[in-house]
Amino acid sequence: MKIKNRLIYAVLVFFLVCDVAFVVLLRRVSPFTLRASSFTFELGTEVPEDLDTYVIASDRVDSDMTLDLSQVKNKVGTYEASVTYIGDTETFTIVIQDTTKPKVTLLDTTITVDVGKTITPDDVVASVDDASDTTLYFETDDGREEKLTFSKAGTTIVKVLAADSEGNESAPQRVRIIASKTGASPIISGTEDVTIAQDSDFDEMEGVSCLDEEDGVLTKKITVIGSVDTSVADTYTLIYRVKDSDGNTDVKTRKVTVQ
Ligand SMILES: [Ca+2]
Ligand SMILES: [Ca+2]
Repeated sequence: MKIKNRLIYAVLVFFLVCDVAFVVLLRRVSPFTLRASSFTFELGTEVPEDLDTYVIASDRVDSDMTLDLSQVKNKVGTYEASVTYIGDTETFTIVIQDTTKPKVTLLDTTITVDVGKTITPDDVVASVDDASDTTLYFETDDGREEKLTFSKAGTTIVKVLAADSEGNESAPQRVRIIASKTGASPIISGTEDVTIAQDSDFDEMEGVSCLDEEDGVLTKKITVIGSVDTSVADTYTLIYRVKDSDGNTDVKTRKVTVQ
């Protein structure tokens, strides 16, 4: 019986030692572990607010932990965050980055502009989708431009792209720009056919004038092709031409009969 008692005593002591060791171990080992010291998220996505994303802990510990994300802002940067469990606080960093290229939606693939007009990318772009601030550019053979002027009528292919504040760029998109003349055409008047007597004086500009809605009087801009020899009876053809500041023209043909 003595041996049996000793055995029981030894077993009890063993369990007691194990218990004490377990308690000491529990006190030394942190009740939770951070999954990483830094977590990175893309700007525009939601930063997770659940503990499981950041720590490994038992459900019992988990329910008594608090997560502090109050420093984290909705912009690119590195922020401090922390978890606390009964006075034990561990900090970690949250990095917000923007690696996403902006997305450009065009108003149309073909845009018509007035000759002489200056346009900016906003004139051809409907929207830019990005979580950061963006800048729009035209990409031309001469480099990047924030505006373009089309001084001649015709069609030009330009590329438009957006760059965000983090240096990400959208794929350039092609836009066909058709520059066309605008406004009213000038009108030459006083060029009706006429019959004059041989050897009389004839001034091809007498009674002829030109008016343009935008430019006003353009009579002095009229050029005349052809001439009339009043000494020779014949029928002559004069062509009157004029061009306004928009490049619109008027042409009149006049027959002058000398008899
Ligand atoms: Ca972006
Ligand atoms: Ca005009």
